[in-house]
Amino acid sequence: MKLDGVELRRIRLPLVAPFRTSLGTELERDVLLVRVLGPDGDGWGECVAFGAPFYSYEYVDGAQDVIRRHLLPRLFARGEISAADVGPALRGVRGHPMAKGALEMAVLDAELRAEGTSFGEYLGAVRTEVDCGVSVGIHEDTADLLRTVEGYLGEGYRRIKLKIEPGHDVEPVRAVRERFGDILFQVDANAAYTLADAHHLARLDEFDLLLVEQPLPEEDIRGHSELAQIVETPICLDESITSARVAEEAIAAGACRIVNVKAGRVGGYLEARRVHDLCEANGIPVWCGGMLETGLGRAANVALAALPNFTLPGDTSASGRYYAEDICEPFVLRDGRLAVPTGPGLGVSPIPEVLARVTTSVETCRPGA
Ligand code: NPQ
Ligand code: MG
Repeated sequence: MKLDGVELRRIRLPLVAPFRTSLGTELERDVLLVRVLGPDGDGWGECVAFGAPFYSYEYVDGAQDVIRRHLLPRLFARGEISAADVGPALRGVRGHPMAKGALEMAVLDAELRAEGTSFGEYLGAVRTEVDCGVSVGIHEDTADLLRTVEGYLGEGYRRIKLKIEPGHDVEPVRAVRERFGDILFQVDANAAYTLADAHHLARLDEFDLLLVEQPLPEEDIRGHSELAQIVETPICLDESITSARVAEEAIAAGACRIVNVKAGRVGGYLEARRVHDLCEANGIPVWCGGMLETGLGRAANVALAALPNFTLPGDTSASGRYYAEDICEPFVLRDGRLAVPTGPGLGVSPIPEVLARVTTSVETCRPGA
């Protein structure tokens, strides 16, 4: 397709409850949406960067800036492009995977909508619905935490992930395990520990966790390999896995036995599929991470999570886990699962009135402008 223009739209959605991790607390989501305008219709992308650079160095104002100044000029210069050309066209810009991934997602959506193929079909989905887990923020009060977890289990979530940090780890994990018994249960540290904490983290071994996610800093592949010698709970990497190539290195180094796949973190759904394929070839199970996406990103994630090596429940929660009102038809949990959309492209679209109400700014970029 040849791009007629690209709309960069910022929206603001309040969260149903504050979300606290070792990185900080979020009260609302400031999201950059990308709409590519093509001759055969539009396509939507969602940038998963947060408002501030706490999860990775990307943040939403920076992503919008690099898209406007550096990425779109390269795409426009290509003339005719397909989704598979987006990565190669943007290779000259270092980093910024979330910004690049949002553009690729939008071009892919436009292409698939025009030809009547769903994201799931295109990516290679083998399931019509996916098992869902939920990510639970850090709670100061244990009784409060147990009430939150009880509520999610009541809604049907098939796996609980608890955010941990030094000072909020062994005791809340013990409390959840004792109270709820034999549930699928895992933890996520968002890089809050160091190797000096290895023996402390080994105290989690008695709780039969599915995995401990990203205990050490993003760059510390070797540290995770060393930690894996001391801790029996399988280590899963999130922040560290920035590409299929890095996944290959981490697996070879023995740094992880499980991988969290997030398309934005690796530069888009095409690279995410390559991470999936690489892990599958190495006998490493994967699951789909979450970045508090709106219905657009959620739709793409659910399609991705339907690939064969996504054998663990993902952070693909229902819209209502985060938002009282989503911008698309909400994803609703049915028996602990979400249905993979079957319509063309993402299979969901923003509801114009809702989109207008939550929009804080819109800019349109055009070739040659
Ligand atoms: C993760 N997501 O797997 C993330 C990243 C994340 C669903 O757990 C405030 C501070 C909000 C840090 C939301 C889930 C955040 C945050 C998501 C990190 O690591
Ligand atoms: Mg994580």
